[in-house]
Amino acid sequence: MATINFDKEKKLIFSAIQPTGTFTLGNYLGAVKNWGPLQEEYNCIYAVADLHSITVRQEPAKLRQNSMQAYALMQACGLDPEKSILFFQSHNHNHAELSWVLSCYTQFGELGRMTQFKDKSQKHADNINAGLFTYPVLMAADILAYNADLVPIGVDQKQHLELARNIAQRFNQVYGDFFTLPEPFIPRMGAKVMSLQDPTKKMSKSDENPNACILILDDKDTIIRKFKRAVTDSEAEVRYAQGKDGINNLMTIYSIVTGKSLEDVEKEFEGKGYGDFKLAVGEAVADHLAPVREKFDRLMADKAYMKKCYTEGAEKAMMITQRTLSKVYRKVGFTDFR
Ligand code: ATP
Ligand code: LTN
Repeated sequence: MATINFDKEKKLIFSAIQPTGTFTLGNYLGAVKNWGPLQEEYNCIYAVADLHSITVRQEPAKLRQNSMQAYALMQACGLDPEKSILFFQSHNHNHAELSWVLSCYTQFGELGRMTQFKDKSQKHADNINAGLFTYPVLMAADILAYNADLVPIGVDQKQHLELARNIAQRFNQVYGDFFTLPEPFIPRMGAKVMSLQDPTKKMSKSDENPNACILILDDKDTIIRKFKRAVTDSEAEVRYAQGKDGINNLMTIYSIVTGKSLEDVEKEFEGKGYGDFKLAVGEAVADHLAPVREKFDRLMADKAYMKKCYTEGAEKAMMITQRTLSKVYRKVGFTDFR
C-alpha cells in the first residue's frame, strides 16, 4: 500500500496538464519546468488531465500514447514520484464524482462566460458537447478535492481558477467553512512563449504549422532549423523593444534557458546579425532540452517502472480525495454507506 510522505507544515500545490499532444517549449517553460523546484517547498500533486482532454474528440490510441508521454515528461522535467504525487486523473474516480456535486453549485450563466468555452466552441462548432461546457467544474473538483492552497497555471487558466474559488465560496456559505480557497500561482518569467511563425500568438501544441512550435522531444537539428525560420522584423538589431515581437520572444526564450538577463543578451549579440542570434538560441534550447529527452527515452523504455509510479500515485491521490468526498456527501445530505 502506498504511503504519503507529505509535511503537514507545508502548503499544498495541485496542477494538471492535458495530454492533447506532445508538450511544446511553451508548456515546458511556462508550466512544467517550474513545477520541479516547487517540490522542495511545497507538497505537490500533479495529474495528467486525461478526463479533460476528451472534451475535444481524441483518437483513442493517440490519447493513450500522449497520456503516457505526458506522464513520462513530467518526471523527465524534474518531478520526482517519491516527493510528489503524480497520477492520471481518470485513475481517481473521486474527481468525476466531486465534479457532479459541484456542478449543482455552479450556475449556467457562469459557465457561459468562460472565454475558453467560447473559443473552443467556435473552434469545434460541430461538437459543442456538455463536457466542454462543464470543463471548469471538473477543474474545480480537481483542485478542491485536495484542498489545494496554490495552483500553478498559465494566465489563460486564471478565469477557471476564479470560478473554482467562487464555487468553493458558495459551498462554504451553505455548509460552513470547508473548502480551501485556492490561489493562482503564475510564474514571472516565461509566462508566455509565443509562436515562432506568428509572435503575436502564443505557442500552442495544436498549431497546424509545425514550424510554429518547438516540441520538447524535437531533435537538435529540428530545433535549430525551426529557430532559423522564426519570423522576426526587418531590423538587424538584437534589442528588446516594442514592435519587435519575434525578437522579444527569442530573447525571452534565450534568457530563460541560459539564465542571462535581457540586457546581457543584448550585449552578447551587439553588432551581430539575426542569423547568429537564431543559431545561438536554437543551440541553447537544444542543449537545455537534451537531458529531458534522454530521461524521457529511458522512462518510456521502462513500462514496469512507469506503471508502478502511476498506480501508486493514483492510490495516494485517492486516499486524500476519498476523505474530502465522504465529507461532502455527508454535508449535502446523502445517506451513510458504511
Ligand atoms: P492546446 O493547443 O491544446 O490548447 P496548449 O499548448 O495551449 O494546448 P495547455 O494544455 O492548454 O497547452 O496548457 C498546459 C499548460 O501550459 C498551462 O499551464 C498553460 O498555461 C501552459 N502554456 C501553454 N502554452 C503556453 C505558452 N505558449 N507559454 C507559456 N505557457 C504556456
Ligand atoms: N485546464 C488546464 C488543465 C487542468 C488543470 C486542472 C490545471 C485540468 N485540471 C487543475 C490546474 C488545476 C489546462 O488546460 N491547462
